[in-house]
Amino acid sequence: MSKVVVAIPKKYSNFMDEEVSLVKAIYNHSDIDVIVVKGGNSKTYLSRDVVKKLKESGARELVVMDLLKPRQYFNLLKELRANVLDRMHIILEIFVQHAGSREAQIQIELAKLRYELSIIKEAVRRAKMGELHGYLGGGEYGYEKYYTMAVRRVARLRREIEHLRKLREIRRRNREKLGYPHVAIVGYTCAGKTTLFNYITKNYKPVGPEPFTTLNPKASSACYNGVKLVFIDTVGFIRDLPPQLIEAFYATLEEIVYSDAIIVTVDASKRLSEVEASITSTNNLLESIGAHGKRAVIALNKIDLVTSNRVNEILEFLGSKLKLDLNNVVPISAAKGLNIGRLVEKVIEVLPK
Ligand SMILES: Nc1nc2c(ncn2[C@@H]2O[C@H](COP(=O)(O)OP(=O)(O)OP(=O)(O)O)[C@@H](O)[C@H]2O)c(=O)[nH]1
Ligand SMILES: [Mg+2]
Repeated sequence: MSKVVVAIPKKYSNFMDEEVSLVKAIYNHSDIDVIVVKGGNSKTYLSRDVVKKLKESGARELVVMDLLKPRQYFNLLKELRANVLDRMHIILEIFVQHAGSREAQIQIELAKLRYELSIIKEAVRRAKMGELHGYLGGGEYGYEKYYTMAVRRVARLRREIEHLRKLREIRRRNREKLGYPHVAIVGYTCAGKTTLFNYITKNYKPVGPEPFTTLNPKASSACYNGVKLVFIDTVGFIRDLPPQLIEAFYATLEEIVYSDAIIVTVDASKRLSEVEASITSTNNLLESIGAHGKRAVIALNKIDLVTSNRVNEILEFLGSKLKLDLNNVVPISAAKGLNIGRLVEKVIEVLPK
């Protein structure tokens, strides 16, 4: 068996490519073995059988694409004597790789620490029972000291983020004083939000096929038919985005809450089940940050990659299955600049008068 074994829970079996692409964003060149698992064992997440097979195979690295409870994490470590990572680790690591700005860096550090705190708590408990040698050889005391340090650091990061949030608010207020409507470009990661933002506002922000390229969203204005609008690029969403990340990135996501309308970007080159899941996750996330019910236009992007029959099939699906108003769906290609004028006109139409 190869070095890296990726266990994907059955509930994600419709999204295998995406789950594997998250792992590959971290282990670019490694040989990866994928297994589909049931999950849910309260002690080790994986069933006894799977754990036994992994032990026999001598796997050195196990990635579980689900959220492991601290107890399951430690039990797997103990059983397998291998490095164990879960979906949260992987997503955090991708965020770390793309964190260019100070704001993104501290938001990620906060999410990471909040996640680690739950693991350290379990380590303290185990050290007390004599099961674990301490952090830095300090036994129970070593872990507790680290826990206290981490709690203090979390408080400091929260203060720093609050400060950055105020700076964002001042910038936003200054923009709002000019009276131009704000339009947030939102949607699933890799749907083409930044490509669309760049095309509309004539910017050159980084775009790329790997998830979470944009972590430091920008605002920029553009004029269409004499109407000036401010467009805001945003951080991409994904299914089951860990809540610690949503909380840590709230200052950034808040830009969506204060926008006058949103463009929901959807990748038309995906399967219908993925299109549906991307719209559902986007709606869930908008709801969780208090931005649901906004005036919205759907940009069905990347139509250059599919036939016109396929575009019609997706439109039919959005209308009949998801009950969306097709008047507010515009098929576009952000990369080729197709139908962008129509999209912006639609946005202007839905804006509050
Ligand atoms: N063929 C085609 N590719 C596109 C189109 N729009 C975007 N892409 C490609 O899709 C990938 C993702 O594009 P981005 O603009 O970075 O997507 P994003 O939604 O900003 O992604 P994150 O910032 O990672 O959430 C890039 O490789 C783009 O070149 C399009 O209309 N057609
Ligand atoms: Mg982007």
